Formats: sequence, C-alpha cells, structure tokens
Amino acid sequence: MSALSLNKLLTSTAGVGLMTLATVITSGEAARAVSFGSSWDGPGKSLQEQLNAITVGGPNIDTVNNQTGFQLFTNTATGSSIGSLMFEIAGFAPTNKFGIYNQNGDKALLFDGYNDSGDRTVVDFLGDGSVSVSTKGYLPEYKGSTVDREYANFGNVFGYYLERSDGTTFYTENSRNQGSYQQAVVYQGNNQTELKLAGKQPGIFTDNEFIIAFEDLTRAGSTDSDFNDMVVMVESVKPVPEPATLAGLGLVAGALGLKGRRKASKTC
Ligand SMILES: [Ca+2]
Ligand SMILES: [Ca+2]
Ligand SMILES: [Ca+2]
Repeated sequence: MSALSLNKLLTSTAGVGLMTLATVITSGEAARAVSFGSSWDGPGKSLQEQLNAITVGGPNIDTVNNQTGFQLFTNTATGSSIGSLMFEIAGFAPTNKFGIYNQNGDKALLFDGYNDSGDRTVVDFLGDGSVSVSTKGYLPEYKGSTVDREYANFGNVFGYYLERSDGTTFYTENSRNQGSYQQAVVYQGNNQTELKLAGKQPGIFTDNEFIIAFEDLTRAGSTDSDFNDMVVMVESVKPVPEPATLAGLGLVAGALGLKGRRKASKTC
C-alpha cells in the first residue's frame, strides 16, 4: 500500500471514529434535558425549591440547565465513596431502596427503605472485585447503628438505582428503564454553591461530588416527574462514558494513535 493510500485510510478511520463520538455526544446532549412536571407533593416541594432551601451560599443549582447527563461511574483513587441521603419526598419514601448496580445488573444496596435524610453510606471498591457497603442511620431509633453488606464479583463500573417495594427498578442508565425514559437527573458540584445537608455541617458542593435525584414513577404511567423522590449526594466517584460511548472513544483513540505513530516515524 502506498504512503498516500495509507494516509487516506488512516484519515478516514479517524473520521469515522470522530463521527461516532460526535453521534454519541449528540445523543447524550439530547438525553440530558429532562422536563420537570408539577410535583404532587404540594407547594415548595419541587427539586429546585428543595435545593434552594438548603443552599446557604453561592449561586443556586439550576435544576434544568445544570443537568449533566451522566449515567455511569467508577471509583477514584481512595477506592471508597461516601453517599449522603439528602431527602426523599415521595409516598414510597418508607420503602424505596437506593443502591449501585453493575453492568450485569447485580445490585448493591446502599440505603434501605427505613433509611432517611441525613443517613450516610460508605462503599469500598475492593481489589478482589467485591464491594463492601457500610450504612449508618441517624434517626433516633437507628442512631449509631451501622449495617454492613458485602457483594462479591461486583467490579467498579456502576450506575445508581432506585427500587420500589413492588420490585420496579429505575436506573441512571436510561436504556435500562421501561421505555428508555430518563428516571434520574445528575448534578456535579461547581466548587461555589454551599449546601447544608440534613443533620450535617454546611460545605461547598465540590466537583468531586454529585447529586443523584430520582423519579419513582414511570412515564409509561401517570407521573408527576418531580425527581425529588430519592435524592442522594455521592462523592469520590468519576463519571465514565456508557459502553456505546466507550466503543466510539476506542475507535477515535485507535485512529488517532495510528496517525500519531505514522507522523512520528515520518519525522525521524
Ligand atoms: Ca415526589
Ligand atoms: Ca426511606
Ligand atoms: Ca415523583
């Protein structure tokens, strides 16, 4: 193959990769804008109003324009992530469960139905592939009590889920939801807004922290789309592209890598 045709091939390969990436990013952009309905919980209970109510400094979080579209995460260097249950404004609050799931659909429970505002969980992503969860309750009847759970062969690429008592489960990955509807909105810390979470000291919402806000009614049925039904802040996690995006990035990286090597060899 001549240098010219190889160059053409590499350029077109890079082009395909970039096009794939562009397509994925475009679909991600489209998926991120969820429109809120009028909450059935009454006045002052919308996600925007509830976040405003705990904002003690800096700009308010904009629940519409600050949506990230993040769906999957992995751990950061500590190998451990803390989650704080911010609030649940839902009829199902006493029974809704919250946790992480992996790509096989295996679940690890972080907050049980009885957990409430102010409770916290720690997830350790262990070197043997298991995860260890330790959840502490702060309601008077649970004060000081910690529940530990272990999950083998879990891995460290995960999304967040909300599971109702009837077994209906909603995922941060839209593709896993009934009708592929978006059931969670995700916000990343901006290093400016100061929040006061239930039962905690106030602090800056840093870019290492994320708010995961779930809607517990499916859009296939009757729903208020208020996304205030289970709201949890997590930290020490990093968003990862979805599998489709990973494939696109692989194509791009491969094509660019080949181009880079070709250029390097030409220089010497
Ligand atoms: Ca609600
Ligand atoms: Ca609860
Ligand atoms: Ca709702």
